[in-house]
Amino acid sequence: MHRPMDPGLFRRHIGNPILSVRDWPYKANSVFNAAAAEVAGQVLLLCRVEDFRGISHLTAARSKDGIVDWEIDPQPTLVRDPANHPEEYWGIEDPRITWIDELGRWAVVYTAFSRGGPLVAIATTDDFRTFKKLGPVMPPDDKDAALFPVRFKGYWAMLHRPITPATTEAHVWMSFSPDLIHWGQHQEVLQARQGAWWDARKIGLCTPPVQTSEGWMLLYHGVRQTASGSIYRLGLALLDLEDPTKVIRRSDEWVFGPSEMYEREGDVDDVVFPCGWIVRDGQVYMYYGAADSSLCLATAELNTLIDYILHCPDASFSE
Ligand code: BMA
Repeated sequence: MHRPMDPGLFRRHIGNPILSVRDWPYKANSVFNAAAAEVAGQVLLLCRVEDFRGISHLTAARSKDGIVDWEIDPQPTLVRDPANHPEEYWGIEDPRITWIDELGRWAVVYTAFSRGGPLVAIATTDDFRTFKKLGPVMPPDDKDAALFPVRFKGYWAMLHRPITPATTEAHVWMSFSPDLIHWGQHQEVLQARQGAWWDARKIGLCTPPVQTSEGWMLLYHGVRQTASGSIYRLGLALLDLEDPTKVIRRSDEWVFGPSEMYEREGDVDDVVFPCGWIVRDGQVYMYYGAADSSLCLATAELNTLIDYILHCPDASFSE
């Protein structure tokens, strides 16, 4: 069955999926949920790869145009290290990459799957070949985290998604740190809506925030629970440039959702899950996991996204 298209802001690449286990140089169950960055003139994807035990690691793939001719590391690039990092006991998942100019390094924020549940961990690198793991920075259950590239009033800022134990609801929070390791000033920034909404009760950050002239552009997922499972769809929000704890705009409607077969059927049906996007010549390249099974690309004009979000309701929120 085919679902109606979303508002048409993003165009799916005709060659989707752009990467899958069929392209992989070693045995794997699935390739999905990749972080993205432009490194030395190439597009680098740090892909989540799940093995046949169900444990995930991360592997780098590089391409000049970010679409075809991927050079994939022949071996896993970043793997769990439970001896030194017990928080990675069941693997590492869903990375998000931010270039930190002040450090001259990339920060990779990822989900470490500990015996106590998923939590947020950070590693840094300057070449995506060797990494320095900073360890866990948030206790479980917490995931879907990304750093801002700059400090605010002297503090690093991170968006993340703790589960509220009393209600099992999930909202996007922001926390601040002087050193990327110790985090505080925790506050809720973007709330899941309630009731019938597409983003009721459970939302989470997708890609790292992108700085635009109008504010920080956020892409987030909303999870709709249905009688036959969950549907993961995407919405946009805009945060204040100076004070990113302030949400200026938020899309009422989802801007992207599963409609193609490769998004509708897989290890987990009806999932689109971007962890990375890059902006090249005004074009946004959004890389997303499809149905927890393959990796896809959709593109949009950055100006179109900005125009769209500026015409969305102000974020003093409608139900
Ligand atoms: C989320 C994350 C993602 C996954 C999605 C759909 O909670 O675990 O890694 O793609 O569920 O299964």
